[in-house]
Amino acid sequence: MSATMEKMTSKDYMNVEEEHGAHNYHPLGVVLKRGEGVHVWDVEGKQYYDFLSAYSAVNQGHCHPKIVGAMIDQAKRLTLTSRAFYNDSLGPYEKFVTEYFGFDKVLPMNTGAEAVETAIKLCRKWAYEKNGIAEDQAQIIVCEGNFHGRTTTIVSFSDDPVARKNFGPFTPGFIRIPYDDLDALEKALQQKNVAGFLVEPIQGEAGVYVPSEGYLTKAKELCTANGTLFIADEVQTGIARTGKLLAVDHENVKPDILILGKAISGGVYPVSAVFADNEIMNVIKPGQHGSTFGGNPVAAKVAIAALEVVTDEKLAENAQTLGELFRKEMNRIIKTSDLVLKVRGKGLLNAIIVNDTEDSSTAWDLCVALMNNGLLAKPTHGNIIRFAPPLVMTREELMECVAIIEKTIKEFKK
Ligand code: IF1
Repeated sequence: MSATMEKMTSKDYMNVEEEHGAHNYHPLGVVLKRGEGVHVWDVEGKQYYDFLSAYSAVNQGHCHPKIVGAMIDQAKRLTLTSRAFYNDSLGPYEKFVTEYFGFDKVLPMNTGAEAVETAIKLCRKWAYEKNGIAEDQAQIIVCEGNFHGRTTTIVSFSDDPVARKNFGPFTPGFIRIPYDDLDALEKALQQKNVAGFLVEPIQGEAGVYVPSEGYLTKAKELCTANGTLFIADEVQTGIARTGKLLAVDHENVKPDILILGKAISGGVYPVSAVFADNEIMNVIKPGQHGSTFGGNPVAAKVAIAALEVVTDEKLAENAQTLGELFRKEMNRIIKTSDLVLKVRGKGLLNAIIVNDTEDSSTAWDLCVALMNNGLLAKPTHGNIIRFAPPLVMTREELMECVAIIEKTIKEFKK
């Protein structure tokens, strides 16, 4: 680090990003330098509670020693072979992770969007080769308010104008229906050439929409009855975030295709994965899909360590218990203030609805006030603030965060 870099302030770092980086984000005004467990520190040394967890990628807490240790050990030995050759990490990882989630096979990728793209290709190929749908005619049902990543094909079926504007032409082959609407799903399944139904078990970016009890069960039944694949995107809801290992586990639903990302690596390294049983996964033959880094040795070792932490530290159980406490406390606070209308969520994936219009700056201003009081969170859409701390949080730490939120709401002036 050069001498000038040593003395840089937060403002200096923001300015250098402004000048040299694409403006594809609008971050909150904080520059982070260190993370450990549920805490992060800015360049001036101020400590914060992290209530976003990098959008549920850091479920195991920042810089978990077991996960970072696994990365360092492997990185010193062998980082990348490509899939042109075998290595001594991938097979053992594939065995571990397919047994961990209960599927015959895994197709390893790197980012969530790549895994979603992989699932779309797998579903289409299965439909053509195993389910009698005419080539290039497959349709995949998706939901309004979906967020599955930012590639051109994925934004092709988004209904967010900001995600789509001037990124066309778009990929065809998608039918959009309302979320949590079984009649709409049943009707759409009657259309020709429907190969799959891609759904988030809880819609994260849309504002933590938890569907009705039984929605996932019935949706899977309707898909199965129609010979359509039920594809669960658990990139954000998976890995213990909602109080179970997977959000679909709340209803004991097994997806035909499961998509994971983010916290499968504890936020230490980009790792994603697509799971399916042999009847589906075996339609992929050598040379038909892959990526340079997919399933690399470092990713393999990091993911094993990250998943062992989930089990060893009982993160799902902790998320379930602390989530119930958090929503109870937030409902108590909501009764004392007209600033917040509602809290909703499952486990430690929650959101509050701020009492103002979508286009108001109130949710953002409240997040700035929370930041000044030592807690970092960010609005998802307009007037909705997502609260998603690392799952390693203790009850005492959660209550401290509740106190910060309560104090901030009480002091807040629109
Ligand atoms: C950003 C949102 C959350 C996801 C689901 C696939 C992906 C994501 C359900 C793609 C990614 C991230 C993207 C990240 C912010 C965050 C996000 F605000 F963008 F929408 F969590 F809600 N499926 N979500 O939530 O995974 O390619 O990013 O690894 O774009 O800044 P990815």
